[in-house]
Amino acid sequence: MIYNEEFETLPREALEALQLKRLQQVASRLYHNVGFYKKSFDRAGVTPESLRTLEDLKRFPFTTKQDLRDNYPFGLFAAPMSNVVRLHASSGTTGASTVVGYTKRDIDTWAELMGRCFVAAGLTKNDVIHNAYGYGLFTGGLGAHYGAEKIGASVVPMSGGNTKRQIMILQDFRPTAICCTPSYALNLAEQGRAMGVDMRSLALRVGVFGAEPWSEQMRAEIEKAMNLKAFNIYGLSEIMGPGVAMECDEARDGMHIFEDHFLVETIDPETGEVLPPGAEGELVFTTLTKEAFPLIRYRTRDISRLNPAPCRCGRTHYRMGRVMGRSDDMLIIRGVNVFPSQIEAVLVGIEGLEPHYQLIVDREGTLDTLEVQVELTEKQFDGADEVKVLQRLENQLKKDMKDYLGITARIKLVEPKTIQRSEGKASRVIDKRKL
Ligand code: DLL
Repeated sequence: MIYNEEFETLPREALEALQLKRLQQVASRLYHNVGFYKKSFDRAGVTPESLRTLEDLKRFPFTTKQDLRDNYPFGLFAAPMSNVVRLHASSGTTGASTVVGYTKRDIDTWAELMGRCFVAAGLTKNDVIHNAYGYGLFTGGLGAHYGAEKIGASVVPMSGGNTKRQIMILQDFRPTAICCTPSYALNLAEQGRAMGVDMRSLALRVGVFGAEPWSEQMRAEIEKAMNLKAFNIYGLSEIMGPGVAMECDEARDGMHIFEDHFLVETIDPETGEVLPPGAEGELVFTTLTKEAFPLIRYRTRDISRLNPAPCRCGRTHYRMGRVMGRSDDMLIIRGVNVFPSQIEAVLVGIEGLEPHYQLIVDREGTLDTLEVQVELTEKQFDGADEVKVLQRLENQLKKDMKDYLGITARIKLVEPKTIQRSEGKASRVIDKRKL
């Protein structure tokens, strides 16, 4: 199902013409209204008139997280505060938060795009959506909320945390869909089981999960635990919040980026050079319709790849692959680059281990070391008096990590329920090198 048939299936040529027109408008507005952009365009020797084709965007400077910080809190807003009706902020994993603003029209656009996401997952006004993304400065809760209302669904505004209560509501209200981070979905499933609730026989049929990297293996795990169809949704506060890209029910193979509102590029994170569609690189977004907080060529640090192939759902918008991780989360273990989500994919596949894990990175002399702490299942733990059995599991994980990822890690199997559970975004990596 498609929410906005006209715009989501625009033939490529018409889509690109629309993008160019919108790009010219936003560049001009920024150049004339935001001091930062006037300076940065001037420095690069470009003006809004330099944009004759979409290709010309390559000559424009990037905007970075640092630029947002330097202009904290409202320095990059392109609309007067009197027209701003909402503020959100992302705490980020590193450094000060960044603040984003929305006009009334921005909120309407966002609601429509989140509405498109829910419809892409097969939801309608007949669904009851349990929204366990955090409400507050985080964009997840309110973003999903407005989208759910937009399509006329009934929304249960749970927010994150209060896990036992969430389980009760899931039983009593019998929502047909749930939204939260994938790590919180696992937490919910586990707590439910501990409370003696059969999490497979709730009314849930769809899950809309995002806000953190996860793997196909994790998807299978969640689907099994909750008996639902899990979808991947992508977004970031700076660009809008959730609803920048979403998987479709027909293919569930990559997330369609709503290209009538966002122009996407992939670049080589080292050189800044634009890569052809299909190549793995850092995603860079330009917002085409935002009023309060438009951004030109914003570097996300997210590593993914674009898929320009037509999709059987009929949408013409390019798809992005799973985000492997952020370039600043990438671990370099003895020269080998690896993302936490790749380690997750390996350990979730091993019988006897739980999908609850933590990675401890440290340095011995000049060498980086990695310790993978992962929980044993209850069953495995109960029968674990035999050292041999544990040794075998440990060796298997070690071998798989070496075979699949080429990295050598220390493995520490820990008791069930000892790794901290997430209520929002999970923190998987403890980097002792920075302490
Ligand atoms: O996480 C917005 C969001 C809320 C997206 C709910 C989806 C669902 P931020 O807190 O600004 O915004 O964090 C954005 O989270 O740059 C990615 O690194 C990561 N991220 C978001 N969605 C995904 C995903 C929200 N599906 C940052 N897969 C982004 C992997 C994701 N990483």
